[in-house]
Amino acid sequence: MPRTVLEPRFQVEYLSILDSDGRLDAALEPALAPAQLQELHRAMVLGRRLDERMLRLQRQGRIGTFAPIKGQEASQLGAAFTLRRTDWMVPSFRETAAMVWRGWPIERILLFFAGYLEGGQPAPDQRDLPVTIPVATQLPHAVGLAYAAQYRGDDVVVMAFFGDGATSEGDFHEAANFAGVWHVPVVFVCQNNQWAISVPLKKQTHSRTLAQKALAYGMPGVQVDGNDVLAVYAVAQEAVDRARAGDGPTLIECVTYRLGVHTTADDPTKYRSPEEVAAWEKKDPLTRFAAYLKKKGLLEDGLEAAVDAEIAAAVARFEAVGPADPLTIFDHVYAELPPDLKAQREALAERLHQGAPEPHTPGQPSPPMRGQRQPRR
Ligand SMILES: Cc1ncc(C[n+]2csc(CCOP(=O)(O)OP(=O)(O)O)c2C)c(N)n1
Ligand SMILES: [Mg+2]
Repeated sequence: MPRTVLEPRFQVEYLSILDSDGRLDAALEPALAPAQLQELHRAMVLGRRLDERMLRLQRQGRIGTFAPIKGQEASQLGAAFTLRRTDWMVPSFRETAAMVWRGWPIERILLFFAGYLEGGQPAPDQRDLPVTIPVATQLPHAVGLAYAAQYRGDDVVVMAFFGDGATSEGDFHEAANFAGVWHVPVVFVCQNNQWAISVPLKKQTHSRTLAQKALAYGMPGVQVDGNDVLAVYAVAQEAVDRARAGDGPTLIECVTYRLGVHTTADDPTKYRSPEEVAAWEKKDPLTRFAAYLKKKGLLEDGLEAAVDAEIAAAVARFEAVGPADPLTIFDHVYAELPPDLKAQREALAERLHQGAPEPHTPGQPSPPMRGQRQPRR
């Protein structure tokens, strides 16, 4: 039966500038000044070293569960680097490097993962939303922020981060739909790290790319080598410029890999092979960017030591904070506590008043509550 073609065939573009050996496609090299390249590199090294330090802090019981970023430094920082202070960043739960870049003090991030309320509070002048644990729920918030900016005539862009797994959530599709309909200044940055805990990408979607999901919502979708910081930067800059000019939203799919555990409560050897991990280790975003900088004579001596000292000072500040008040877990969800939670709050307050258990102090493993299982050593 003859049909009419309504639309031309859509295309999804892919960009890579720096290959895994640090070889450059010179025609595509972004115009970044040497100082900017070094700044970007420092942020990536800081992200990696902080991640490693946090893993040790967690294993020692000094912070709680967190989601490491190892392997995703280029995706996060290449994108966040394009934002102005006055733009909004909306993270998921795996954007530690981007958060530090945006000005979150490291000790505040550590406080968050040690269960302190104030750890999740951005500074009053900071245009960042806090960490979001529920998958994809931050995306409608991001579109709401962008809608508000558009309504008020603010010259700001909103950048929202999420994972491949988040694209299966209704919140992603609702956010993308309204972003398209309202034509708001939002940049969706999907870090496709190939896994949603133990669920591989092929079980997440039958689409050839995640970027193409943008097309259904009437916005451009582009795929980028997420381990190539120059390519991520270039694509993100284009999207941010477009949003700021009033030309609407973009979806960027960063093809990357989570080199470590999903969270510190996960054991990835149960669901993926060492060969797969080894293949991605060869594509490490830090190695290739360092090779590129070395060729340019821009690699800084003593960078790792300087970054480690900054982290150590932040850890010391974190551990100097007094114990958290366990009762804060009841605050800020309900304006008025429902009766069952009110009863629980009173019961806990009574137990704390009796002197046991002690509130958790950073630097010491938390004492188990009655009835709580001891962590496995
Ligand atoms: C609404 C919701 N469902 C389930 C979970 C449990 N959960 C936490 S992370 C995660 C997988 C997320 O995968 P992806 O979006 O790819 O992000 P990644 O963890 O790989 O960065 C799941 C299912 C959750 N936090 N929120
Ligand atoms: Mg994922």
